[in-house]
Amino acid sequence: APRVACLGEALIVLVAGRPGPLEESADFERSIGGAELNTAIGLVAAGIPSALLTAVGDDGFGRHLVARASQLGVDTSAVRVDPARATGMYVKERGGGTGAATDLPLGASRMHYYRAGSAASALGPEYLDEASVRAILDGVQAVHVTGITPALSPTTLELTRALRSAAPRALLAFDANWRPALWRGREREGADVLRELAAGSDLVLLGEEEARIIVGSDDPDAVRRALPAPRRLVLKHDGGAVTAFDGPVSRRLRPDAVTITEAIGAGDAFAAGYLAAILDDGDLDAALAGGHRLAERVLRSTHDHAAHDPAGAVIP
Ligand code: KDG
Repeated sequence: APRVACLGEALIVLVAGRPGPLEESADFERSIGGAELNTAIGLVAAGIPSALLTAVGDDGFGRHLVARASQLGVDTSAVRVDPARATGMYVKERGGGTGAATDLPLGASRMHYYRAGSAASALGPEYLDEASVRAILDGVQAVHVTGITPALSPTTLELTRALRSAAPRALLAFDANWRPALWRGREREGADVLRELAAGSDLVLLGEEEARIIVGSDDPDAVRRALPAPRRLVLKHDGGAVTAFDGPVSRRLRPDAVTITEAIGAGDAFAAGYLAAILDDGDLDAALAGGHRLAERVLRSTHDHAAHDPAGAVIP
């Protein structure tokens, strides 16, 4: 039975075959992403059985997402198939190409979303009452969600808010995942929503920029003071160091430098490694080490997750 339920939109990802502006990109590799799915994949890789709660369309992309997620060991028994809407998708433009001018440096990338009105954006709180979802939520130790899910639509916002009471005994993990493209024109509301959700969670992960947006400071002690309720708080500094709080105890760890191929998804993997260590009763040091270990694999890959076959090749 799954020990963690990850709730959020799974996305088909089309990764540009080579760096450069999209108008010059003729080839794309199909991959899978979506922050909460990435975390579910990381949790399974870390030995924690996990389930994905989402909706896909009744289309080939949706079938591929479900098949690949289950192949990677993620429980997809509660994924809703919505015959009226499409599976969400995004295109990953990669920086640093030669030729036409690009404003994106090598290693950076840009997401182009094709997800408005998708199957997952139509999910609402009633999804949590479905028998297949209840069967998972009733047994899990933790529920993981990010700030992407409440940004998708008014109903997914209500869905995210309903998680606490739908799984009252589970540890509620919240990764801020501020996505300006999803909050455009309502940034203020987005910041308030993320702060509210963070304050109601047990484990909160956020980056420096996210901390500035949500609580107005990226100073670790100021962030802790602004979010006193969550027992566990993780502040990811620019450049890779992380400050983590467990109640009054705190630690800061700077990982060994890695050469970054492409960074999208590294935060999701960090969340997976961190949460996995906590669920296995690890202390703060074990959680930080676990987070960095999984994140490093994603940093070395052009994909959003770090699922590898036994020979070490990434499974897109
Ligand atoms: O954290 C990585 C995610 O941002 C990526 O997989 C796509 O879920 C995604 C999103 O909404 O940005």
